[in-house]
Amino acid sequence: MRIGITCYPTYGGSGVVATELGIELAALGHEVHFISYSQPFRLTGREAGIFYHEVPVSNYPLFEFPPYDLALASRMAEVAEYYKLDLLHVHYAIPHSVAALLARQMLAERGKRLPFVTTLHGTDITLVGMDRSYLPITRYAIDQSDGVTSISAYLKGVTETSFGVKRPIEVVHNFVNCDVYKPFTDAEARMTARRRFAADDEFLLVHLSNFRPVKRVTDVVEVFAQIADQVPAQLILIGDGPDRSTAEWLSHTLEIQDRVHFLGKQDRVNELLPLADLMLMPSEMESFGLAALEAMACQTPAIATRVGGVPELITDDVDGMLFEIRDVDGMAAAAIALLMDRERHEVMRKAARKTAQDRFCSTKILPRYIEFYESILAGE
Ligand code: GMT
Repeated sequence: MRIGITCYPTYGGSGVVATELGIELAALGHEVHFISYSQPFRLTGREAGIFYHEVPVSNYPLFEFPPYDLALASRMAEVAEYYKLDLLHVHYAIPHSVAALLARQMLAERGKRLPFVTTLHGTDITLVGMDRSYLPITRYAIDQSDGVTSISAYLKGVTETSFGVKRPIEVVHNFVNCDVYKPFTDAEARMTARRRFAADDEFLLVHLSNFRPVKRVTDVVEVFAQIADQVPAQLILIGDGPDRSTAEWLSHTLEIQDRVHFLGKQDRVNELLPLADLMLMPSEMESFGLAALEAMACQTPAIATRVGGVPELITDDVDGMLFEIRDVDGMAAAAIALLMDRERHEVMRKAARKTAQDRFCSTKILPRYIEFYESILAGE
């Protein structure tokens, strides 16, 4: 197949899923065309079978708000025609599904077909889509999509009940490549790599996000402060975003700044996640929690919140632990108890990897997307 993919190319779960999907599809021999305003951050530009088409956005002084959506729709239609795309797959409804709808209509005028699939990722529905100014057009574009997938049963439910969409929604969970996200096989090599952040007798905790308020990064720092008060530990924070400076300020206020390492945005998180003993993901909302899945595949279980689609990924006390939002004390106490119990920690580490492998490995999820594309193309 020749597939066009549009996503937010910056640091965020939907862009990661879209990019990893493109990489996996290309590895299976499909031709993938990314259409966006910049190259998705996990692409190197050297992958065989993957092409990137930048969307130029004109900056004419009259435009206080440059019309990216229109430029995107034009580029989608052009790329689809020039490269004979079979379908478009847009990630994050706003504004991508509206742009895809316009592109489909533009080509239909000329007797050409361009079905499109919309994948809902979370904040496109739970935050942005429920804003009154976006709701009607988001609902319309979802209903007009040739196929709709959501990354969790939770998100499907929210979309159906709060948006009242009529189009059936297929749940296709987030996935991870378990050959790329994997634990170290050599314990000595892991210890050597880990010494960059922690001494051999210290625990290492990790957080990975875009530091938006929904991630509650200050809870990460507070949980860690309690852990570090009881056991020797270090924390690495991967990513960047609006709440980073508040988190930095808090780590100084709590006088743990020497144990907290802000690494900023990192390309190869698969090299960092297996170094950690535990992940902290105390989010206010996660429609799925891709960061926790990536950590689990690396044998790093997560202490997370029981929100959104997270319980579809983590089974409490088996392959991770779940708490109520803001339960800083509960998360800290559980982390300390787990870290002190080597045997239980080891069992949980293995269970986390097993969950990732058995249920969310790209080898299991990719065929679902491909079958979905095929059913849409066959239904035309
Ligand atoms: O979490 C974010 O702020 C980024 C957001 C996105 O759309 O880029 O992530 C969402 O999509 C991810 C991939 O499908 C999910 O794993 C995240 O749980 C989801 N985030 C939220 O629902 C807050």
